[in-house]
Amino acid sequence: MTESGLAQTGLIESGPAKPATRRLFFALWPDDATRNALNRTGKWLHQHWGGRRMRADTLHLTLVFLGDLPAAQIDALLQGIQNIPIGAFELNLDQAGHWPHNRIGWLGLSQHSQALESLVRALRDQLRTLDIPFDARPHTPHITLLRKAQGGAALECLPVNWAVDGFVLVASNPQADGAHYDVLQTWRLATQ
Ligand code: 2AM
Repeated sequence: MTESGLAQTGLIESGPAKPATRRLFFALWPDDATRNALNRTGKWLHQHWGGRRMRADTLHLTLVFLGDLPAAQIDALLQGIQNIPIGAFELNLDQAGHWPHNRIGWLGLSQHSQALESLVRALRDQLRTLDIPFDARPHTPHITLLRKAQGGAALECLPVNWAVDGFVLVASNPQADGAHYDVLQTWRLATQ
């Protein structure tokens, strides 16, 4: 019997071995009230700019995108990120925008956030120390609300205030209805 015939009988396993990597990123992960507010903004933006809304359970703000990391390195990552010297802070998400090049409709900040920038820098510094690669392009803070959106005229939006008191490491699992995310670990930021 051929190998494919054997595979059909279940006598041997078919298909390539699953790669032992996970697609990872650090993110701000909203509490329920912030998630609901972001989701409402997504509904509103969708009425204007169309496209596909992100599912409420996936809404987040990416801090650092790592991409595929060998599973064997995840423990070192979980243990290595510590003592991030940034206290809890607030984000005022007050600007809706659309990027024609990737057709993303997003919510972001009209004012630069020093605390957010410091958090991203601290994470990048620790990742370098751990020798874990990441996407080192300039960070553009945004929450993706729509994909494949047509965009349109600039819009005034109701701001969403987000009290940030921690961040998470997320693993992304691509599926037919879009990516599903597993939060692997949460780190708390010091509150006064
Ligand atoms: P996006 O929503 O603007 O696509 C998981 O893919 C998260 O990581 C998303 O928030 C995504 O941003 C972000 N991200 C940042 N850099 C990425 C990259 N090079 N490839 C895929 N996702 C990236």
